[in-house]
Amino acid sequence: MRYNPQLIEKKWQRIWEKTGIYKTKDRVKGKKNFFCLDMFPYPSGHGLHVGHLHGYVGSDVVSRYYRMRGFNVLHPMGFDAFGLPAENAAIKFGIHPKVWTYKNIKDITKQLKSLGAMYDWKRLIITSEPDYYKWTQWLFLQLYKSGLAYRQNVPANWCKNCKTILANEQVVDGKCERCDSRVFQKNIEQWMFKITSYGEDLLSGLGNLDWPENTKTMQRNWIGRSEGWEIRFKIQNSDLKTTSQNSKFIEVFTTRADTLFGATYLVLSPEHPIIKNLKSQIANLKFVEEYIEETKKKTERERISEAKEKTGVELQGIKAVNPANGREIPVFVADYVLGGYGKGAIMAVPAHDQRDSDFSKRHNLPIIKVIKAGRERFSAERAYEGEGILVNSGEFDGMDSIKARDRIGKWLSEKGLAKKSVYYKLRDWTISRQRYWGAPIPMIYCKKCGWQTVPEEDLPVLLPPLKDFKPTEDGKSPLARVNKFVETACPKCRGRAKRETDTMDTFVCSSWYYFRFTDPKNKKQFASKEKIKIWLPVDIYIGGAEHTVGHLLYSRFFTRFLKNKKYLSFSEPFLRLSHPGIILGPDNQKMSKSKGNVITPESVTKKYGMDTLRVYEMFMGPFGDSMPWSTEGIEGSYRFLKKLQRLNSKLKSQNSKPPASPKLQRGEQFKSQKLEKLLHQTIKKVSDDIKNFRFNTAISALMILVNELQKEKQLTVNNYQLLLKLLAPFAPHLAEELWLPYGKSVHLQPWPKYDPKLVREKETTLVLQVNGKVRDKIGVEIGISEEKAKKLAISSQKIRKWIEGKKVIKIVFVPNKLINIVI
Ligand code: ANZ
Ligand code: ZN
Repeated sequence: MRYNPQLIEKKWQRIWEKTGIYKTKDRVKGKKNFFCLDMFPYPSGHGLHVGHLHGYVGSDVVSRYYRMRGFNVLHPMGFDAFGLPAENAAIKFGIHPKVWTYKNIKDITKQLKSLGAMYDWKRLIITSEPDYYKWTQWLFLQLYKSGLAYRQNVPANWCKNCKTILANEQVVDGKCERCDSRVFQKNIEQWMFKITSYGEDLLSGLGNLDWPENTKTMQRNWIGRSEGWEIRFKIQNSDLKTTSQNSKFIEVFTTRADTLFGATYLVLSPEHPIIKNLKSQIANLKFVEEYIEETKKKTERERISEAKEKTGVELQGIKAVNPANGREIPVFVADYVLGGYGKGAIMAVPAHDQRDSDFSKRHNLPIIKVIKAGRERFSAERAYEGEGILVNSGEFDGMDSIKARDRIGKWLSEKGLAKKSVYYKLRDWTISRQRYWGAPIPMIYCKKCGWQTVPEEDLPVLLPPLKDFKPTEDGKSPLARVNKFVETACPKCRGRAKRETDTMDTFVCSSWYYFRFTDPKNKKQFASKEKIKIWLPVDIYIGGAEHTVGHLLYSRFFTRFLKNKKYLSFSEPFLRLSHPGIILGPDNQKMSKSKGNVITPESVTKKYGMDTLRVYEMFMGPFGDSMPWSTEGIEGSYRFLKKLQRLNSKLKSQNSKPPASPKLQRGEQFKSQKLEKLLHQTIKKVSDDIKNFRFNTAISALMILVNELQKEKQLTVNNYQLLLKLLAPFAPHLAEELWLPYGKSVHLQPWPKYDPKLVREKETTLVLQVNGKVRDKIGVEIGISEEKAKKLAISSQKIRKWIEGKKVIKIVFVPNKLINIVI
């Protein structure tokens, strides 16, 4: 029989669906639960290409493996369906976002089903469905009631030309994606989540996670914990009666208190409130105000860019005093200092901070070197930012800089001029979107009573149908135009009130969905405590590294919050994480429609079938690497599966009957010792490799095994069945088809076990040394005892020559490797 994937794949997908073999029960007697989760897809208009499938095939292999190993595996699928692209496409093509989204969901579902994955489709989640976003809104309310959701004036991207707020994704190189004009920062009131209150905890929790190191480092840097000192600089002549207490000092945050003697000026951020208080004393006020106005055009990223010109203006008439040496120093306002970090002001040390150095050169400011480098060389161009010995620092001269940080800090704190403090780079999360296609924020504003929560029993606040969904000129959500939606009664005084018209960032929807998978139909709760306990935390999470400081951090935040509220008892949602690599086009470029290098699964499966595509996706290279698509590679995987089919023919022609027990009976069934060993080694290798996401080497082991089995004169049914089981996670359709004569589904079979004794390579080479010099090498059995090894060593001819007549002081034994005789 020829290998005909088109015939068998559709057939088995139908049968699996009908028999429901992938439906997951919450509990199965005697089995442990295991949750293997994919980052669920965004229903984009282009459908999935082979790159998207990479992760989905990987997670399916893992899920199938654990299932055969006897776990009760949950492997669900859903759609992250709200979001900006739907709206953009809608605006571009004039299709309603909902219509567009649900059409894409339909198309992608079809693609995903053709994958033959063991998804439990009964647990499908779509975040734009009211019975889902009801709980997104519920989560918002819980956060609000706990003081973790609040409103604040924050800068947003504003395009003057389009007269609209833009999402960060729509700002490209500081310009509006649509009209290419410059984007400005405009302050508007937005809803925020106080993720910063979990900053320390999010940081310390990282240590225990089995995540890629790189990903953890990125989260660490994003949270950005900095320990340092807040130091007070007195403002000269500001003890006038008219000056209030808080404009007598400028406070700065520094991580390098050791450089205090080198602080030759201060810099305030343009947002610093003290500037207003000092107005009457600033001689060049008009100039300063103009500068401040100008900085509003820049985004934060532009302001802190290394390459950027360090502009700024001195506050003339204002001087501060360096508390270390009593020197009078000037005060500047400059946009490289940010209002939202630390104290919004810095002490500038041009000798040891590059930004300050750039600035000081531009403005001709004095540079005092206070740290002398050890062995590292100074460069005339750059500031020396490293550690060293203090100079020009009074009584602290000669002290090590690391030690000096604390000493100088304490010295000042005794005078009430400093205090130790910690700051984080992490900012609170702005979740308001002035957009139609999202979950409405469940808040009501009453002129009399202020902000009121929508009562929980009134959830969900339904997204009203809306014909004209385009963003408006005033930067308000399109929902603001729907009077029926906006006008409502105040939950408190029953008077006339207005609904919030912003919708939530889609990351709110997508950062709690794994809870819902455990209990997707629950009408009373986002998920019951019991179901959460049964299934979570997620055992293995597979998805893109691009979500490292967004989704993956938000999810950890929500989980901590829900734990605090006693809905669950763990802090980390994802115990293990793996990022699939990016699959590039055959031209080694990122796949994109405009480049015409997109490979769709359909174009591959039409000729080769899905199993070949699956095997190739897993075989093409290490799972986490980015690599180009290769047509030849596909051919190789196809040939491999065809070979398997031929083994079946071989077996049939041998006319052997299936044995009573498919169990491996070692010794009898195997003609060749060598083959038996290879079989057991392959079982071990494939098992270990799947566990460690080394799918490519698992497949090459299978390929070797298939070649060997093909060479055998007599292929036994046992060996053949064993092979099919190992193949099942990778090529589930073919494995199932070939298993047909042996009864119930191959996917319900137990994973084969190996005999550890057979797996071991039996021999190893023991290196024999005398006083550390190699004198002989002997072959011994693996695991040889120390006593036996010593005996063998001493009786070696070559060794005897060296030790005869000498006194042996000791014999060092390194198991399976080495004996060293010290004389
Ligand atoms: C003096 C100094 C001397 C500094 C020196 C560095 C090196 P982290 O927390 O690691 O990013 N800084 C403080 N607040 C700032 C703000 N609002 N905008 C811009 N820069 C700010 O670094 C903390 C350092 O960043 C602080 O230590 C301060 O410069 C600067 F040789 O103070 B340092
Ligand atoms: Zn009211």
